[in-house]
Amino acid sequence: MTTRPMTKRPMTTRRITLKGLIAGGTLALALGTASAQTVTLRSADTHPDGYPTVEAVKFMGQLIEQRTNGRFKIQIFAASTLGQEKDTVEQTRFGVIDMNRVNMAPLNNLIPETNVPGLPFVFRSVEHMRKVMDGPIGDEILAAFTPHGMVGLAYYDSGARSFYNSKRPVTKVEDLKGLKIRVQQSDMFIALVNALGANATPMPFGEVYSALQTGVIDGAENNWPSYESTRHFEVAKHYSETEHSMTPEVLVMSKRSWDRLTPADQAIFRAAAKESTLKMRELWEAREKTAEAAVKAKGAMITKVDKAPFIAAMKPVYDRFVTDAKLKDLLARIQAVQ
Ligand code: GTR
Repeated sequence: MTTRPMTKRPMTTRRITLKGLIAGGTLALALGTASAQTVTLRSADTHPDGYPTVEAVKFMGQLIEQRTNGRFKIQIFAASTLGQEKDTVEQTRFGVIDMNRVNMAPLNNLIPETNVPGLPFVFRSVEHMRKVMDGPIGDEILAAFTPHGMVGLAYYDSGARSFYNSKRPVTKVEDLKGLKIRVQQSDMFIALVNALGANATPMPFGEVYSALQTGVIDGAENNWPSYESTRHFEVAKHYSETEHSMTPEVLVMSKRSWDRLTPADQAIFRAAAKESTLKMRELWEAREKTAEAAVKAKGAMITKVDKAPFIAAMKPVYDRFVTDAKLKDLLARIQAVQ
């Protein structure tokens, strides 16, 4: 986090970070209603400007700015400018980054509960996923972040992830056999891909295009908007609608930054985050459609699959990642949501 030195500039124009305030010993001043000082929070995202996740956090920032009379601003560092997701998660935990929008997958190894909503085929539909994540189960999973130095603020849709590759159309499980498939840095995703007979290769998102291009990997898996925005369709044109995981996106705040907010400001942040989920859904639904149309127009070859054999192959993943009574109960409650 860049700490701006305290200067003699007028307080109204000074933009400082939470950490800087602490260092300067002026946090109370900044948080006091009479002060016009602005605290700028740094928020990371792997996606570029304009992507629905980035726009949702921008929207949240506007709400916060209005509702705190400009005492807080969110500055978004899009397009992985603060690093790849796994690294930014560490930086967030240690308060170097204030906020972070990431997928749940890079949190899987750290927070066991996050595996459950990412499990293959756990959600029957987008509606099922939203009902679970919007309700008490979603809140319970967010609460599991706190002991790990992060406060979970909101979920964002991520559609469904499907496989794509440069070699051949995949219509059945056997077609994946032996393909080197990039996955996010999550043991659960490694197990998912290996259970299908492919070879999982964990790799940061930003390295996937060139790895596909040079043949280091044969394929990857993602939703329509990511397949399109990364231009992976140019180098891996066989996209198979397996829709094997709906692992949601999540917006987190560093617990260190969170603890420096007053309870009243925390309430403003929480409410704005929840409202940004709805905004994101509008943007997401539109983006899914335009992304799907764009990749088709640009030559991606789309195949439908019979999901039943893919679902059947996933038992070892459930057995390995839903281990203790707590996770089993969480899974059963997710499945029971109608
Ligand atoms: C995207 C997701 C990113 C990142 C990426 C990946 O769908 O929005 O946060 O997780 O997938 O595959 O690394």
